[in-house]
Amino acid sequence: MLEKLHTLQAEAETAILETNDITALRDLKVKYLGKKGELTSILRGMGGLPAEERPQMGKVANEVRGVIESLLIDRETALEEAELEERLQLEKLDVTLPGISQEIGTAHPLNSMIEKIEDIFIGMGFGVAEGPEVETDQYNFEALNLPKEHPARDMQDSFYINPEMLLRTHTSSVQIRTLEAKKGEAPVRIICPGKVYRRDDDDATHSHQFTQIEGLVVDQNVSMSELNGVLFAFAQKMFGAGIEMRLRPSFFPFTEPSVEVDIYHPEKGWIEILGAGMVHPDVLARVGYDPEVYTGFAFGVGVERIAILKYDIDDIRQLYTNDLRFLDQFKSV
Ligand code: FA5
Repeated sequence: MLEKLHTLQAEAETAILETNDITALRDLKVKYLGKKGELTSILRGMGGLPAEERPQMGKVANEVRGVIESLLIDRETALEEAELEERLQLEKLDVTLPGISQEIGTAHPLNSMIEKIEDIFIGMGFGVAEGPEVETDQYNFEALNLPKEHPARDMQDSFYINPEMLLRTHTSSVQIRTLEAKKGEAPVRIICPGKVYRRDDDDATHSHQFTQIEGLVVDQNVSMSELNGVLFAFAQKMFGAGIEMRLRPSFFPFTEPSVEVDIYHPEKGWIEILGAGMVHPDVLARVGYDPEVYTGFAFGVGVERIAILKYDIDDIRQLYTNDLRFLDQFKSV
């Protein structure tokens, strides 16, 4: 029996040390130490031994159980460690690798410029109005003292959809829509940003589609000097206190007197940014404002021109080509 026990121990040791798999190791535990296992079946034979040999045999059997148990535990620990090590190798994470960066979009410089201009005028008490881009000939021209065949229509070569509808050539059409809606009430103090379209030849400072922000103030005692003051305050807020601005006499059929306003740029020289003037009395009268009581001024700012000056852009067309190398420069603006 003693020999059987030692053979069992030796056999179990070899089997345990050769096992490379935790499940097989658990099977070995059952095989050697389980209720129906080999050690148990040897111990069952103890009944046939003389009484004086039994304690000795019991002691050896317990030692053999102890040895097999500790062999099983050691092997299990070793196999678990090996498995962990293998997993760590496979899932190795190199924290020094550069991350995968995600491109984050930002507002287009033209849109952020519209917002900047809006903020400045809102700060001066203006509200924001809107009007349609597909406009009637009536609102775009007729109501602004530009009857058909008027030579000043040539200043704004147009995209007609049919004889009565066109893509608006300026945001001044919103002046009429706003005054009509106000039905003779004062004060009126609005700006209107939007896209406008002209059959202009594209060059560094002209685009066939561009953005204007119209301004309109109508009330009693509105004067040209207030127009001058509002525009200069705008220029200073946009370009800084030292900016140079000049008003040149001009002509628009819907304002009298009319001016064009230029801003000085050290390299580009004087750049025209807007047209403006005192709202023509006929325009006011046609939409129900008595020109003897009310006066008004209006202006139309070219947003791209402001952006060109503010950000030192050499060509207006860059604002429309969606070249990311160009747009990326405005991420923090
Ligand atoms: C007008 O459009 C008038 N409606 C402005 C106005 C409003 C006058 C209210 C009086 C009262 P003008 O055609 O000059 O005016 O255009 C106004 C501004 O738009 C110009 O000063 C310029 O800054 C810009 N602009 C004109 N044409 C283009 C173009 N093709 N591309 C980019 N900007 C332009």
